[in-house]
Amino acid sequence: MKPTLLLSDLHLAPERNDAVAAFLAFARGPARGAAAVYILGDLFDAWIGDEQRDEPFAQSIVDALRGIADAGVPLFIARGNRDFLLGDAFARAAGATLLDEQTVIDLAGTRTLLSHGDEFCTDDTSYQRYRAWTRDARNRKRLLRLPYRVRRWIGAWLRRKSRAATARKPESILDVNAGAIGDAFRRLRVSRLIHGHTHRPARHTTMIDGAARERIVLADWHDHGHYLEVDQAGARTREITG
Ligand SMILES: [Mn+2]
Repeated sequence: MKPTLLLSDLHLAPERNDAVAAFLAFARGPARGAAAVYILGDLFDAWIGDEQRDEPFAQSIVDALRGIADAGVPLFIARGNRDFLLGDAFARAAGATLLDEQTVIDLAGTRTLLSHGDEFCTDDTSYQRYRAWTRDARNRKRLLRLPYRVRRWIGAWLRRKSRAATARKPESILDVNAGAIGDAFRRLRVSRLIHGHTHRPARHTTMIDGAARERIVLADWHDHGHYLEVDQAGARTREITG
Protein backbone atom coordinates (compact mmCIF):
# COMPACT_ATOMS: atom_id res chain seq x y z
CA MET A 1 0.00 0.00 0.00
CA LYS A 2 1.31 3.46 -0.89
CA PRO A 3 1.83 5.79 2.10
CA THR A 4 0.07 9.10 2.64
CA LEU A 5 2.52 11.98 3.10
CA LEU A 6 1.89 14.97 5.36
CA LEU A 7 3.97 18.12 5.74
CA SER A 8 3.63 21.72 6.90
CA ASP A 9 5.45 24.95 7.67
CA LEU A 10 7.75 24.90 4.66
CA HIS A 11 7.66 28.73 4.63
CA LEU A 12 8.84 28.76 1.02
CA ALA A 13 10.25 32.09 -0.17
CA PRO A 14 12.65 33.02 -2.99
CA GLU A 15 15.55 33.58 -0.56
CA ARG A 16 15.06 30.26 1.26
CA ASN A 17 17.10 28.21 -1.21
CA ASP A 18 17.51 25.06 0.90
CA ALA A 19 13.83 24.72 1.70
CA VAL A 20 12.90 25.39 -1.93
CA ALA A 21 15.39 22.78 -3.21
CA ALA A 22 14.13 20.26 -0.65
CA PHE A 23 10.54 20.90 -1.70
CA LEU A 24 11.33 20.52 -5.40
CA ALA A 25 13.07 17.20 -4.59
CA PHE A 26 10.03 16.13 -2.55
CA ALA A 27 7.64 17.04 -5.37
CA ARG A 28 9.68 15.17 -8.00
CA GLY A 29 10.38 12.17 -5.74
CA PRO A 30 8.45 10.78 -2.77
CA ALA A 31 5.29 12.81 -3.45
CA ARG A 32 4.74 11.03 -6.77
CA GLY A 33 4.68 7.60 -5.14
CA ALA A 34 2.20 8.62 -2.44
CA ALA A 35 -1.43 7.61 -1.96
CA ALA A 36 -2.10 11.30 -1.21
CA VAL A 37 -0.19 14.42 -0.13
CA TYR A 38 -1.46 16.79 2.56
CA ILE A 39 0.24 20.16 3.07
CA LEU A 40 -1.08 21.46 6.40
CA GLY A 41 -0.45 25.18 6.17
CA ASP A 42 2.33 27.72 5.69
CA LEU A 43 3.53 26.20 2.44
CA PHE A 44 4.47 29.77 1.57
CA ASP A 45 6.13 32.21 3.94
CA ALA A 46 3.74 34.78 2.53
CA TRP A 47 0.79 34.67 0.14
CA ILE A 48 -0.90 37.98 -0.51
CA GLY A 49 -3.42 36.89 -3.10
CA ASP A 50 -3.58 34.56 -6.07
CA GLU A 51 -2.01 37.24 -8.35
CA GLN A 52 1.21 36.10 -6.69
CA ARG A 53 1.13 33.17 -9.15
CA ASP A 54 2.41 35.59 -11.78
CA GLU A 55 5.69 35.98 -9.90
CA PRO A 56 8.32 33.53 -11.25
CA PHE A 57 9.12 32.07 -7.83
CA ALA A 58 5.49 31.29 -6.99
CA GLN A 59 5.02 29.95 -10.51
CA SER A 60 7.86 27.45 -10.00
CA ILE A 61 6.23 26.16 -6.81
CA VAL A 62 2.80 25.97 -8.44
CA ASP A 63 4.36 23.99 -11.31
CA ALA A 64 5.96 21.56 -8.84
CA LEU A 65 2.59 21.06 -7.11
CA ARG A 66 0.95 20.55 -10.50
CA GLY A 67 3.53 17.84 -11.22
CA ILE A 68 2.35 15.91 -8.14
CA ALA A 69 -1.30 16.24 -9.14
CA ASP A 70 -0.57 15.32 -12.77
CA ALA A 71 1.12 12.13 -11.55
CA GLY A 72 -2.33 11.13 -10.30
CA VAL A 73 -1.66 11.84 -6.61
CA PRO A 74 -4.52 13.59 -4.77
CA LEU A 75 -3.09 16.84 -3.37
CA PHE A 76 -4.66 18.71 -0.44
CA ILE A 77 -3.52 22.06 0.91
CA ALA A 78 -4.64 23.80 4.09
CA ARG A 79 -4.13 27.52 4.64
CA GLY A 80 -1.75 28.54 7.42
CA ASN A 81 -1.45 31.86 9.18
CA ARG A 82 1.14 33.03 6.62
CA ASP A 83 -0.72 31.92 3.51
CA PHE A 84 -4.33 32.38 4.63
CA LEU A 85 -5.09 34.20 1.37
CA LEU A 86 -4.54 31.10 -0.79
CA GLY A 87 -7.57 30.97 -3.05
CA ASP A 88 -9.38 29.00 -5.72
CA ALA A 89 -7.29 30.32 -8.63
CA PHE A 90 -4.15 29.09 -6.91
CA ALA A 91 -5.75 25.71 -6.13
CA ARG A 92 -6.88 25.24 -9.75
CA ALA A 93 -3.42 26.09 -11.08
CA ALA A 94 -1.76 23.73 -8.60
CA GLY A 95 -4.25 20.91 -9.19
CA ALA A 96 -4.90 20.92 -5.44
CA THR A 97 -7.96 20.87 -3.21
CA LEU A 98 -8.01 23.53 -0.48
CA LEU A 99 -8.92 22.05 2.90
CA ASP A 100 -11.21 23.51 5.54
CA GLU A 101 -9.57 24.68 8.77
CA GLN A 102 -10.17 21.26 10.28
CA THR A 103 -10.53 18.09 8.25
CA VAL A 104 -11.31 14.62 9.57
CA ILE A 105 -10.16 11.71 7.41
CA ASP A 106 -9.72 7.98 7.72
CA LEU A 107 -5.93 7.73 7.57
CA ALA A 108 -4.79 4.11 7.19
CA GLY A 109 -7.72 2.96 9.31
CA THR A 110 -7.39 5.63 12.02
CA ARG A 111 -9.90 8.46 12.37
CA THR A 112 -7.58 11.47 12.14
CA LEU A 113 -8.00 15.24 12.49
CA LEU A 114 -5.80 17.36 10.22
CA SER A 115 -5.27 21.04 10.93
CA HIS A 116 -2.65 23.77 10.68
CA GLY A 117 -2.90 23.87 14.47
CA ASP A 118 -2.87 27.56 15.35
CA GLU A 119 -6.46 27.37 16.65
CA PHE A 120 -5.16 25.28 19.58
CA CYS A 121 -2.77 28.02 20.77
CA THR A 122 -5.53 29.59 22.85
CA ASP A 123 -3.20 30.93 25.59
CA ASP A 124 -1.94 33.49 23.08
CA THR A 125 -4.99 35.73 23.12
CA SER A 126 -3.58 38.53 20.96
CA TYR A 127 -2.67 35.99 18.28
CA GLN A 128 -6.18 34.48 18.47
CA ARG A 129 -7.70 37.92 17.82
CA TYR A 130 -5.49 38.31 14.75
CA ARG A 131 -6.34 34.78 13.64
CA ALA A 132 -10.10 35.33 13.98
CA TRP A 133 -9.78 38.49 11.85
CA THR A 134 -7.84 36.76 9.08
CA ARG A 135 -10.15 33.73 9.01
CA ASP A 136 -13.25 35.90 8.50
CA ALA A 137 -14.34 35.66 4.85
CA ARG A 138 -15.47 39.31 4.76
CA ASN A 139 -12.06 40.51 5.94
CA ARG A 140 -10.33 38.35 3.34
CA LYS A 141 -12.49 39.91 0.63
CA ARG A 142 -11.68 43.38 1.96
CA LEU A 143 -7.97 42.60 1.89
CA LEU A 144 -8.15 41.16 -1.62
CA ARG A 145 -9.82 44.35 -2.90
CA LEU A 146 -6.70 46.34 -1.98
CA PRO A 147 -4.13 46.86 -4.75
CA TYR A 148 -1.56 44.06 -4.91
CA ARG A 149 1.37 46.34 -3.98
CA VAL A 150 -0.51 47.57 -0.89
CA ARG A 151 -1.09 43.95 0.15
CA ARG A 152 2.60 43.24 -0.36
CA TRP A 153 3.42 46.10 2.00
CA ILE A 154 0.85 44.92 4.58
CA GLY A 155 2.19 41.35 4.37
CA ALA A 156 5.77 42.47 5.06
CA TRP A 157 4.58 44.66 7.93
CA LEU A 158 2.58 41.76 9.46
CA ARG A 159 5.57 39.41 9.25
CA ARG A 160 7.79 41.96 11.03
CA LYS A 161 5.12 42.47 13.67
CA SER A 162 4.65 38.71 14.14
CA ARG A 163 8.41 38.10 14.52
CA ALA A 164 8.68 40.83 17.14
CA ALA A 165 5.61 39.58 19.04
CA THR A 166 6.83 35.96 19.01
CA ALA A 167 10.23 37.03 20.38
CA ARG A 168 8.53 38.96 23.19
CA LYS A 169 6.02 36.30 24.28
CA PRO A 170 6.87 33.57 26.83
CA GLU A 171 7.54 30.16 25.22
CA SER A 172 4.65 28.55 27.10
CA ILE A 173 1.88 30.62 25.52
CA LEU A 174 3.16 29.88 22.01
CA ASP A 175 2.42 26.17 22.34
CA VAL A 176 -0.97 24.47 22.15
CA ASN A 177 -3.34 24.52 25.10
CA ALA A 178 -4.02 21.04 26.54
CA GLY A 179 -7.70 21.84 27.10
CA ALA A 180 -8.18 22.95 23.49
CA ILE A 181 -6.55 19.71 22.30
CA GLY A 182 -8.75 17.58 24.57
CA ASP A 183 -11.88 19.36 23.36
CA ALA A 184 -10.98 18.70 19.72
CA PHE A 185 -10.33 14.99 20.34
CA ARG A 186 -13.68 14.63 22.11
CA ARG A 187 -15.79 16.81 19.81
CA LEU A 188 -14.54 15.20 16.60
CA ARG A 189 -14.17 11.68 18.06
CA VAL A 190 -10.72 11.19 16.56
CA SER A 191 -7.89 9.01 17.84
CA ARG A 192 -5.16 10.98 16.14
CA LEU A 193 -4.45 14.64 15.46
CA ILE A 194 -1.79 15.80 13.03
CA HIS A 195 -0.86 19.49 12.92
CA GLY A 196 2.00 21.93 12.43
CA HIS A 197 2.37 25.63 13.23
CA THR A 198 4.20 25.42 16.59
CA HIS A 199 7.51 24.25 15.05
CA ARG A 200 7.84 21.81 17.95
CA PRO A 201 7.95 18.42 16.21
CA ALA A 202 6.93 15.58 18.50
CA ARG A 203 4.61 12.64 18.99
CA HIS A 204 2.51 12.97 22.11
CA THR A 205 0.31 10.23 23.52
CA THR A 206 -2.44 11.28 25.93
CA MET A 207 -5.26 9.42 27.61
CA ILE A 208 -8.59 11.09 27.00
CA ASP A 209 -11.76 9.56 28.45
CA GLY A 210 -9.88 6.29 29.01
CA ALA A 211 -8.60 5.96 25.44
CA ALA A 212 -5.07 6.62 24.16
CA ARG A 213 -4.94 9.41 21.58
CA GLU A 214 -1.96 10.50 19.59
CA ARG A 215 -0.99 14.05 18.58
CA ILE A 216 1.72 14.32 15.95
CA VAL A 217 3.32 17.74 15.48
CA LEU A 218 4.97 18.19 12.07
CA ALA A 219 8.41 19.78 11.80
CA ASP A 220 9.05 23.05 10.00
CA TRP A 221 11.48 23.17 7.05
CA HIS A 222 13.97 25.55 8.62
CA ASP A 223 17.02 23.25 8.46
CA HIS A 224 15.86 20.77 5.83
CA GLY A 225 12.71 19.12 4.53
CA HIS A 226 10.55 16.94 6.79
CA TYR A 227 7.45 14.92 6.12
CA LEU A 228 5.38 12.28 7.84
CA GLU A 229 4.71 9.00 6.06
CA VAL A 230 1.60 7.11 7.20
CA ASP A 231 0.36 3.69 6.13
CA GLN A 232 -1.08 0.54 7.74
CA ALA A 233 2.30 -0.16 9.39
CA GLY A 234 2.22 3.18 11.24
CA ALA A 235 3.60 6.72 11.02
CA ARG A 236 7.26 7.55 10.36
CA THR A 237 9.11 10.85 10.02
CA ARG A 238 11.31 11.35 6.96
CA GLU A 239 13.82 13.99 5.99
CA ILE A 240 14.68 15.31 2.54
CA THR A 241 17.26 17.75 1.16
CA GLY A 242 17.52 19.29 -2.30
MN1 LIG B 1 1.78 28.75 11.16
